[in-house]
Amino acid sequence: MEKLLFEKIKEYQTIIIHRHSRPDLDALGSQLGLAYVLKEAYPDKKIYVVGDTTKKYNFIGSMDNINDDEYNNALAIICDVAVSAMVSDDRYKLAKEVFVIDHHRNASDITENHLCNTSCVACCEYLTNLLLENGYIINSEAATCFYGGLVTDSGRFMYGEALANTFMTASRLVEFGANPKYIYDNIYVETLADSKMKAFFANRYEIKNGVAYLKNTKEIMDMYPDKEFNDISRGMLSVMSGILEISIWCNFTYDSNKDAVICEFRSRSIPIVDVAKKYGGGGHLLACGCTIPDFDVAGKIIDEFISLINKENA
Ligand SMILES: [Mn+2]
Repeated sequence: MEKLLFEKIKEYQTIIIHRHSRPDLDALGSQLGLAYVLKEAYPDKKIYVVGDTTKKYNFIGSMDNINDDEYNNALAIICDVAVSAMVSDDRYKLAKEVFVIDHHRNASDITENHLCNTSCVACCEYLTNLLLENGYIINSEAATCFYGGLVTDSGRFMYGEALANTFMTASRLVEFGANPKYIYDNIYVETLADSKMKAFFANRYEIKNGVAYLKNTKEIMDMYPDKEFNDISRGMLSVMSGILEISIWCNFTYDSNKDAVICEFRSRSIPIVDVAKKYGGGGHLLACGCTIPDFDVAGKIIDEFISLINKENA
């Protein structure tokens, strides 16, 4: 499949790179990094990146606005996602051929051309290795993009099945000119308003038997009209993490687009993914989520987590 991908990359004159919607830095980093590498390798080809953007990560690069007819005879490559519902800009369906490059434990409903390496903590790690093994040059712009995905998807080099490989990849990226300081300056500095918002949520969460939880109702969400959904759903998890008395923490956030409650769960050491799966979601052992109809179900989930902690302490 790898060989086929690079044959197709050589063959096509137009290559359009997609990734998942509501992008994180791994999605954007893999998409933009791949584009930088291909632009350098093939200056005569048309290489585009498309999709929704998020203010938080604008520093890493911008998207192209392209017409539908660019997809005629184009190759589409989708990074960091294998599920059609999560791809940003579904015009990839207009492309002549589609490839998926991912690291999540999902089958793909998009294409059989599905390259996946779940031992990589980030899609950026997988792509770095794929490109190097196939003789491509990773320039400094691409290296910085890939480094960004590596840092964030690994939880600042904390998680991952093959951490030694992750460090090795990071080392090579720095060798190729990645600028870690540029990434850190952008991901660690926050505005005063954001800092105050965190303080607000930090004062709101409740704790029951080692489980911390936030219930972000419509009224709460309406207090922050300028914020994107993930700024709260994922962004506010951190106010509950790294606290001795909290073993498992949950963020329940009302999504008015879906009229449902999006749940994010994190655990310091007790595996929790089976609870997420029970409610129709999934993810990683210690970091996972699901979607539930309303906040009543949240109470049941909290009770399940409490019993997991009780079992652990028994
Ligand atoms: Mn990823």
